[in-house]
Amino acid sequence: MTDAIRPIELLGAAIGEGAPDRRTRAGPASLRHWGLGGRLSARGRAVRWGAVVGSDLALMPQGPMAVVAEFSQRLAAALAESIEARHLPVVVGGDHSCAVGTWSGVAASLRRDDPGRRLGLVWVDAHLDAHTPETSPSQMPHGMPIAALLGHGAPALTEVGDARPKLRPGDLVLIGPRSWESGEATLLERLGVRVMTHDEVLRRGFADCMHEAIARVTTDTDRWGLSFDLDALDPLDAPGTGSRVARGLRTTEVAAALHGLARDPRFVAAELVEYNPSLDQDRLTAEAAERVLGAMVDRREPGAAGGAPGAERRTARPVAGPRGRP
Ligand SMILES: [Mn+2]
Repeated sequence: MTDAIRPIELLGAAIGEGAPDRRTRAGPASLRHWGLGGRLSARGRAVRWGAVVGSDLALMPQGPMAVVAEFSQRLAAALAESIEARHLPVVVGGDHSCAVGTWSGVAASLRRDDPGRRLGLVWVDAHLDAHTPETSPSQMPHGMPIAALLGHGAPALTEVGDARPKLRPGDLVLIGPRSWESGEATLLERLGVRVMTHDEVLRRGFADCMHEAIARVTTDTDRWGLSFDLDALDPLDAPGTGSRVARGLRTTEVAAALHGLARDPRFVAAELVEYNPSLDQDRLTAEAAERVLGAMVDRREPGAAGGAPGAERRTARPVAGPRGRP
């Protein structure tokens, strides 16, 4: 299979119940109405919207974990179906709890023919998202997907698809964290997961970190993907996110480093999450989302990279912060 024949299938992950601010549930519909699909199609690939998987609000009386668990099963099925149809699935969230469904579905698809096949994952985020119910002060599932994918935490999240861990610690790299609690940091340290904090990115540059991350997640794995939380970006560039944290990565530097990575035939899926349209300012965050995703899936040579007109000159009004996420 060559990369040229993989059209992008945008899959909506309409869920907000995994987070304290549930308004990211409207993220996929908002980006769709804004015209994300048409804008991405300028990057040299066919683009279509596939399923929009929505959380079942009738489950809320049972708590957020029940909502996320049931949602994850359906999102995982949508991912496996998309990959088997030879699409390049791009999940648009939604709070980051959707990552459990996204990458469980990708792992299921990979393992269908050979249970030994391995998934590599680069995770760009302001947070570690590696809590378990034992360490999480808030108990919110969007702070738990990394732990769950590594096989730690609530069975409702770790056993989506099957009971095996979906990732090995050495096949995962986090880039950009700048807000975390000790319990989740301890778990990742114990497991030996490579975490490039925001301070490390400031020292080395995002491109250098990304280069190392890709080298790691493509070593001894069969396919790899990228999960991008918009809160990794500076709120000046992306004010409309679920859990805003002061400072952060700048969109221009990130987009340049991500350019064309989906041309790698081993690149299996991407995910962009935590778009909160209620907190966006003049669609600045929607433009940032398009620039990040567009860079990833761009099939043109780097010199042809466009991006949203004027996006590099626009920044948000100053926002209150830091607002860490317990
Ligand atoms: Mn996250």
